[in-house]
Amino acid sequence: MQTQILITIIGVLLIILVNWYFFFSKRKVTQATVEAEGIQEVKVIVKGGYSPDVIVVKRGIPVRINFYRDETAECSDTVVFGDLKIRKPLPAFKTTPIQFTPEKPGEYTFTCGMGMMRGKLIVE
Ligand SMILES: [Cu+2]
Repeated sequence: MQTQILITIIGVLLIILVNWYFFFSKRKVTQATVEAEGIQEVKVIVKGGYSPDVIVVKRGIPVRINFYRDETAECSDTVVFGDLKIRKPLPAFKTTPIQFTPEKPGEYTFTCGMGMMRGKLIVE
């Protein structure tokens, strides 16, 4: 009886650990840095996902996200900011800057053309 309880507890702990690993450990948050020209700039590596995949910016200041696509996989050949009406092709092994000024605070999702790869832009 006691062994069974122990096994159940270990099982639950393992499930928590695995979930934690998949949902949290891969999240990379970056705060955009304000450059001399008054632009918040961030570099994002595109390779099977976005790294970092959470970008924090301040509202009212122009943002430039430099997407460097480090692969040829078709999945990532377009980046889409649905809420901001931005859709841009990302040539492989090149940096593609995307510039806009976020006016409203909130969370904006960006995805690949099919919506499989995801990232989040947080406007403060
Ligand atoms: Cu895709």
